[in-house]
Amino acid sequence: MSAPTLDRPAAPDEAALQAHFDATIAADKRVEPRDWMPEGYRKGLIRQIAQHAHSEIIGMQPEGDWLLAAPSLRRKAILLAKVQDEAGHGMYLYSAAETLGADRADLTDKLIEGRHKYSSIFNYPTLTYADVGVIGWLVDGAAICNQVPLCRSSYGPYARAMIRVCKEESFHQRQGYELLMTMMRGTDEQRAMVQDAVDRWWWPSLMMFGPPDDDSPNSAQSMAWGIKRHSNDELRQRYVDMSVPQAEALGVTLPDPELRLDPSTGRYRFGQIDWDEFKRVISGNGPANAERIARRRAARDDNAWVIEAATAYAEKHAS
Ligand code: BYC
Repeated sequence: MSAPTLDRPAAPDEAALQAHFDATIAADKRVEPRDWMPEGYRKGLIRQIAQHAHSEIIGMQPEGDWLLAAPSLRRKAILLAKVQDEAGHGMYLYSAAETLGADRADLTDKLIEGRHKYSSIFNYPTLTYADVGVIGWLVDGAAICNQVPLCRSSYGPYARAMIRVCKEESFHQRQGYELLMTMMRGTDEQRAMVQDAVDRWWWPSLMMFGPPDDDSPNSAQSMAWGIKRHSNDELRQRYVDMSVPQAEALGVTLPDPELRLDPSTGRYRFGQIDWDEFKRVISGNGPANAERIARRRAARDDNAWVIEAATAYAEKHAS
């Protein structure tokens, strides 16, 4: 402890702070923004939360592409609400990152300069309206599977943001599944569109859970700190087990000849994921990476005047 003075109580030293942090994690309690935390914990959280926020914002693009071409007013209203929800998720998450000392504009710059990652899944194009349904079913389904455990993440603001995000993701998944059910009750051509979309999105959905556990540099520390609650492979398996019966009910085939129930475990075995493709996509060379970033950059540049005006207004009122 450092020496107390008349007007300054003794500050606990680093070892005491670390011990308090360790006890908080061990007791499964929440770490809050004003609490002391190790620098690695803070940095790891900013890394994951920023990537998550960027994914939500970039994730608006593939579905947003269909807003003007939605087949009915009802579908347009549903899609508009969903895309708007994703913007909200991005905002909660950027706010959570700000509680750790990150600067929102700096995070956006890092995304645009290719120094921050975002989910691989949003680097694939949406070719037909069935893709909107499949994104709702498979992509939001994977998001729920991955994010429900994050509601128990050790960092308070992140965990609390996840509660609302997950509720909204459940609506997103249902709207996707309902859209696909409607198409499957339609014409042969519509059923073929759904199957084609499932064929293109199934494998990239499995990649959303990240690299295999033995090739995941962040998992061990992140799980020890209670940021992540389950490993990448554990959640991926849970997702496959959940999706197979849903595919059967829908009447589509998942594009994996090796997919089969293992009677000894009651879980589904599945084929080899193309990890080379995953690496290409997360290093910026997927089918739509350049387009996604170019559009995000244009949005930042075209709307800079709004931020300038709002800042000037806030400064005027503050003075
Ligand atoms: N895509 O050590 P690992 C949504 C990176 S939004 C790109 O296993 P970690 C939605 C990883 O970041 C969905 N990069 O990492 C939105 C790390 O890179 P760095 C987004 C990936 O963090 C709109 C490196 O690979 N969800 O659902 O322990 C519309 C090594 O990986 C990916 C979240 O962000 C990937 N798929 O585990 C609809 C959830 N996977 O930083 C839907 C929160 C890995 O070392 N995030 N990388 O350079 C997480 O749960 C974890 O961060 C991950 C990865 C499971 C994704």
